[in-house]
Amino acid sequence: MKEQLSKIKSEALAAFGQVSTPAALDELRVKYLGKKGELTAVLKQMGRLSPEERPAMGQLANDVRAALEESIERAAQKLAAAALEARLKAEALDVTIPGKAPKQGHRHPMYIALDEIKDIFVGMGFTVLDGPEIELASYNFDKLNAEEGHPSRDWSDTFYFDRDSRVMLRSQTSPMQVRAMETMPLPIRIIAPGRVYRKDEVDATHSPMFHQVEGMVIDKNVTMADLKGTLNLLAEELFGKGTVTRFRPHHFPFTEPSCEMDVQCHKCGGAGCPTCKGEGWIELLGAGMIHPSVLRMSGIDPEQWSGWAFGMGLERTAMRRFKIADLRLIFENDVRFLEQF
Ligand code: 2NL
Repeated sequence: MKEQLSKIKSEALAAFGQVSTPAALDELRVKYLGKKGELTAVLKQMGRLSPEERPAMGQLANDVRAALEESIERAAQKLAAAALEARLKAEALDVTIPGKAPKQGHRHPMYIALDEIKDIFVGMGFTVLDGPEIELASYNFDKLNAEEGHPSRDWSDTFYFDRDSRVMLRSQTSPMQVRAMETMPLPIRIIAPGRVYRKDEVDATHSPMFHQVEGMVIDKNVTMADLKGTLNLLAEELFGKGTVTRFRPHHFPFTEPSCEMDVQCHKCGGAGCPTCKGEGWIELLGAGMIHPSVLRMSGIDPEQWSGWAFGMGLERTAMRRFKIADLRLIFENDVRFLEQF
């Protein structure tokens, strides 16, 4: 029996030392210490021993059991440590691998163009104003010399909110300028960029929502010469030094006299090419001297003060600046398009 016990001990200890998985270790534990295990089988034979032999053999058997249990415990710890080591190795981060740069967005091409225009005017001492898109028709029309019956007030052109046509989506940013005339101390130098709304069908050059930049100067002794000087400077900043402009007579209800400004095509120098559609000139904006009755309606005495104003479409400016052929691309927000700017 003594030999049996020491054989079990040496075999078991050798086996525990080689085990490589927790499951295999458990199997060995059952094999030696389980109910039907080898050590248990030996212990069951104790009854056959003489009473004199029993205590010493019992002691020996207990020692073997203790040795096996301790060895199992040690093997289990070793396995757990190895498993942890393996996991740490597998999960280790290589901080030297170059990272994936997050994809960064950027300004919409039209707002790139707007920021350029803002910078030019801010550089000349203008203040940038922002205002409501839901406007009173009195600010959008009446105070700008477009009385009841003016064609631009027609229901087929304007988004009204009410039956008596008093509240509307602004069709120009001029209402902001009226608010400025009413509230800001003179002299005034402002630009008012923003969204405007007109009932137009969507096509390559029309959208019911689009953007405008309007601007105005009101001061003592302001003349058409100031208008031309400032807008010529705008053209040079946008299209390069020496850009040639021309001013054609036009009509707007809120200015008198009124004009449109063209820039000579910077691509062909006026000979005619695809950029200017063969015209040699590119229409940039409308402008004029603020009508005396418009000044008066906003509480400004036209005998003491005078001013000029302009309005330009932002989409058209951005389309020309970035050679965009279809207005719809500006509003569809397809990243494949936007990524190009
Ligand atoms: C155009 C023409 C223009 C104005 C806008 C304006 C505003 C006030 C008083 C007088 Cl409060 N004028 N704005 C003046 C002339 C032309 O816009 O073709 N826009 C796209």
